[in-house]
Amino acid sequence: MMNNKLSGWDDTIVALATAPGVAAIGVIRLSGKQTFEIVSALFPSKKLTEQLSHTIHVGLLKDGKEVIDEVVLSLFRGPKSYTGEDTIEISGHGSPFIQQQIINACIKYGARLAKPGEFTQRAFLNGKLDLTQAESVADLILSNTKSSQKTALHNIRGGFSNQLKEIREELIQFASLIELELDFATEDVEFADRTKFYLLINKTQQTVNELIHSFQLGNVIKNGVNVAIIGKPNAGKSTLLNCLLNEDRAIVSEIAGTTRDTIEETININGIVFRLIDTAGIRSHSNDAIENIGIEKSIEKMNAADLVLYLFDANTETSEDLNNQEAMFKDKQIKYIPVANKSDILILNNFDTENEIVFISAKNKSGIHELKDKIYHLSVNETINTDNTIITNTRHLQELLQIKLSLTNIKNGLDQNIPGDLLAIEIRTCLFHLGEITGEVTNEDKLDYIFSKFCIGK
Ligand SMILES: Nc1nc2c(ncn2[C@@H]2O[C@H](COP(=O)(O)OP(=O)(O)OP(=O)(O)O)[C@@H](O)[C@H]2O)c(=O)[nH]1
Ligand SMILES: [Mg+2]
Repeated sequence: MMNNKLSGWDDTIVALATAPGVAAIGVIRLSGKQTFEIVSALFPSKKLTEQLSHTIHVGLLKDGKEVIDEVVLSLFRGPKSYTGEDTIEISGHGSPFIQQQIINACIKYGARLAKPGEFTQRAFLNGKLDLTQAESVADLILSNTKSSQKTALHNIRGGFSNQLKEIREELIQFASLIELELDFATEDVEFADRTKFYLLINKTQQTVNELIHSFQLGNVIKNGVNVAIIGKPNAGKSTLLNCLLNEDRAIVSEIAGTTRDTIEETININGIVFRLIDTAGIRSHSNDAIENIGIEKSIEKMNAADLVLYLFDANTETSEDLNNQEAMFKDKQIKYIPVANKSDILILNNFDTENEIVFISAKNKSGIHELKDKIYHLSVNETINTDNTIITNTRHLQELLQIKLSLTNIKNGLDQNIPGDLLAIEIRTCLFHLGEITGEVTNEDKLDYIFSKFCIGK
């Protein structure tokens, strides 16, 4: 078990668990040793310390003679609670003024205000969750699509941790056998079967590589995809944005140089969030200072985007223009889709078929389905199966890359028949990084950093 210093868990914490603002109800949560005492002091109608866990109680919450609110209390005695400690949830009326009074009263009787993520941090320190599960709690709260919700839930239920646990246990077994050999160094024995170990490392490498690979998709699921609409003035970029959003969001006009500032809006395609960025049309000669700033911004957005829609007027763009543009995207390693607009008035199509152009009419909303399909498939290049573990956390990715490196070292070591003590060190390094992910090995600063990204009350 972790030491006291890590959690400082002799104290009792309190925070508003529901969103701040006016609502039907607001829930205030307390966790820690004195939870029952503190709430008892405010709830004279029943002796809470004598009540069973997992029961609810209605009554007046009072500070001395002063009634604060009529509330419902939900009692959870540790370890059967979210944090593993004694916990009470006070459901009061949803007025921020009342909530503040309740929190102040709890503080007056001995609680202290919780830091962001501190309830979940305690759950982790009390062994209710491992670190990956705790981090998934934050992901679940922030999830805004079906796929991000499912990925987070899979990991909260321990999908990722179980996979890591399995690897860890197998490696520990080998590490101990190899370390045992060292005790018999003079007798030249081999307890750890090297062939079996080699197979295990192969299998582990495969799992680790799959997890690393899943990050690309995980990142898309968690953070969405930035799609910049880039093109010359009047190509129809703002018309396309409006068409994809199904609303008149951006100003459209026949005057070249209408859009000055970038406009960002999100759409959801098959459960993935795409942030569409309409930009100022790019041209080389403009005497308008503001338009020039806009153009600079367009180029910035183009460079930073995950995907660029290069939109052009199919009636005026020459093949040469298009080829030059494509060469530039390729040169800069920018992922792009050439999109030919205004196909409703196109008379002759003389573009090279190799370009894989999507022909649309933003004005008449034709070809949009095909375009959305292409946007999706270029960003999500595999089927999302949320039953598999999908890594969404950069911290996990960094550790997995270390594990990958360490597995390669172990394999090279086996190939070169290195002595057992060196092999054991390499296995321990690998175990260290595995432990860093699940939180078996970690330090106070790192924990504080991870949990500080949570919201208060969770
Ligand atoms: N015929 C036809 N006209 C279109 C189509 N899409 C856009 N337009 C027209 O083209 C003109 C320019 O459209 P915008 O959407 O403002 O073009 P833009 O690329 O945003 O232009 P800037 O903001 O100036 O860079 C408008 O008059 C639109 O009505 C289309 O699919 N077909
Ligand atoms: Mg525009």
